[in-house]
Amino acid sequence: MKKDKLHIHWYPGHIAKAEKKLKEQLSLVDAVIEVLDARLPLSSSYDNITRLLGEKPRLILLNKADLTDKNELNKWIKLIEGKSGFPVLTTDAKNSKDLSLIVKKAVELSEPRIQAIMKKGLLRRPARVMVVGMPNVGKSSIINKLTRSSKTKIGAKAGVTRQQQWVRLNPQLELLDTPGIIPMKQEDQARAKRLAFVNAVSENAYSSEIVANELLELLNQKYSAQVREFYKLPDDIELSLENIALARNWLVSGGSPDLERTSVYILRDFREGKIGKFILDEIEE
Ligand SMILES: Nc1nc2c(ncn2[C@@H]2O[C@H](COP(=O)(O)OP(=O)(O)O)[C@@H](O)[C@H]2O)c(=O)[nH]1
Ligand SMILES: [Mg+2]
Repeated sequence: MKKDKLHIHWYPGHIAKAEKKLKEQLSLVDAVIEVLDARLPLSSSYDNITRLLGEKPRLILLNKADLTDKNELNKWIKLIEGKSGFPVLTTDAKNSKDLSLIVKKAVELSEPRIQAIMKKGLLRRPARVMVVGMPNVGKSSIINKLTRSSKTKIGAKAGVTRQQQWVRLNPQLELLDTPGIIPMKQEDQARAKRLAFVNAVSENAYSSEIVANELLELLNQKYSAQVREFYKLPDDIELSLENIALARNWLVSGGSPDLERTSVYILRDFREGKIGKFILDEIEE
């Protein structure tokens, strides 16, 4: 397929296959940990998670909380808890030393099903919990932190985890790492772009320039001062790729702005949290 410069495209066939594999594991697991990107509490969540996961008890993690504004995130926690009826924790799988609350909650949520199994006369077994979420939200990182190991492979782009993998944490808990799944539907391009901002979409699916432009536009609405400060752009100069390139001296030979390089840098700076701590979804949505 030709790379369309203006739109973000992915292959529904791959997603259908990944969804099928998830569903195959459902009967084995007692509960699900749904990992969201805290910068996109809404856009990184599944519209119809029941269709994907049935009625399994669920623990919701807002990961990468270190890249967001804590006060704003607290509002989201309440909202998501209220709407889903499930517990919500914020996590930072990169820097936290102690994520044991996750273990406690996952075991708690699994207990009813284990009790049911024991009532049938079977022996107690470890809770089995599947970790799901969109690509790059930090599923494998969380599992590694919990096991204090590098049992699962992690990386700063979509598609690092290619296969499902069971990891035993302790005698109480086993976790299933899964490849991230993006929404099948891509008509909602505003959302597709938000997912691209946080690297949940493969970089082959879009042009950096278009996506960086959109990111600047969105940041400009809410966090303009921080972006200007980071790129040393005065208030009387329009916030644009071009002006950032000029301010930073990112030029091609001949002296005109290097928009491709500037786009890549802006996306990288945002993803690493260098520009500031942001939440890109709106609570009203
Ligand atoms: N800043 C920050 N980065 C994180 C956090 N969790 C994961 N990452 C990074 O995000 C990238 C994707 O992580 P990975 O665990 O592979 O995500 P997965 O695709 O959901 O399994 C990696 O570069 C991680 O180091 C977090 O809480 N904070
Ligand atoms: Mg992974």
